[in-house]
Amino acid sequence: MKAKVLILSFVVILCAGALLGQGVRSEEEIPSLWQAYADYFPIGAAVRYSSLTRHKDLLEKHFNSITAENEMKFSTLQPDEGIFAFFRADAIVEFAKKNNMLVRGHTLVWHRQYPSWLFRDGAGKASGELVLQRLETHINTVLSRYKGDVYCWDVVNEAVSDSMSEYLRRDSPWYQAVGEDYIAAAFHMAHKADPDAKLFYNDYGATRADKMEKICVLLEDLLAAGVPVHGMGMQGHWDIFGPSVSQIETAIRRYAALGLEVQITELDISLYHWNDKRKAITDPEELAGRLARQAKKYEEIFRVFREYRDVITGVTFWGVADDLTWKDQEPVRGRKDFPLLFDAEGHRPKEAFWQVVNY
Ligand code: HXH
Repeated sequence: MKAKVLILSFVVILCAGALLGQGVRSEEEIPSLWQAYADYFPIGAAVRYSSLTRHKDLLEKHFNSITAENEMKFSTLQPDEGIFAFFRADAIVEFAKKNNMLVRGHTLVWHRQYPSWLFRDGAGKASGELVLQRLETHINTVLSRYKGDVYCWDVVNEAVSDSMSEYLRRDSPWYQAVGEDYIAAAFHMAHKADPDAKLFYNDYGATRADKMEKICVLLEDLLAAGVPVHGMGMQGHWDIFGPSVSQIETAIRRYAALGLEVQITELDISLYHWNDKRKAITDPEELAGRLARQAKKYEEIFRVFREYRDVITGVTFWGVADDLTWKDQEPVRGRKDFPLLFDAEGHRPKEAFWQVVNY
């Protein structure tokens, strides 16, 4: 009799425990994101120096590739001519090596985040020749430092124009100093500096038909001229309203048809339409609805990514968790956004996470 009571109370305790535990998953029950995709492609995250401590656990468990959000940009690496500042970039590379992660290099040539000396010569403008010379020094110094550690580079970022009446961005200081040859020159320099590195052209709006055509013209011309381009980086700064999954699929096929590998290099899915400049969502119901929509969007796009695993060689999120995202400042300064897979409070997996890992 005593034994029966004992067993019964034991069962009651177990049931209560199970009920209480519902909805709260222990860390061991959360699958690893990169392991869930081990048969598909590496899963990466862009980090700031501070993420290495703040997001240490998430990075170590869920990601097998890493990118510097800012620490490998021109202005960070060479703020003054001949003065290289590698400390933070080195720390990111060391973290990656310690944790067996790949490193994607971002980015060598861009019309933003460059140091002002780069396009100046004394009081005047630097000649195209001088700018190319400086670029070569930069590329040689950076790529030789990270040879064998950084396996691919976004050599040129965002060179194609958004304007209907323009092919390449003419407001780029690179274009203004050198003309359109700066693109081919950068790829040649990078290939010479590290023949083993995979070299990417990287851009946003890469699913939009008009911009996609221009990007393809650029890539076809480069390839026809024997320029060492190996991959197309589709940034993937998308939102819950678009682009559609079929637009994304069309773009992946189009770039792959050029014979290039494709990476999704800067993935995040904003809760706001890209053109929506209103203040933050305050209604909890609306927020919940948008997060549910985001989860569905993530589910759909990862289904497409898995389908194209033969051409997709990497998917990198532009951040780790919602507590540290560039979307809080862009396009509206100080507006909270929630574009990633882990939440801002406890770094807990969001609904979107479960949609991505449970396929
Ligand atoms: C990326 N640019 C960069 O590649 C990355 O280095 C940076 O850390 C964050 C995002 C995306 C971007 C591009 C243009 C832009 C805003 C963000 O502004 C426009 C968007 C659409 C049309 C015109 C400008």
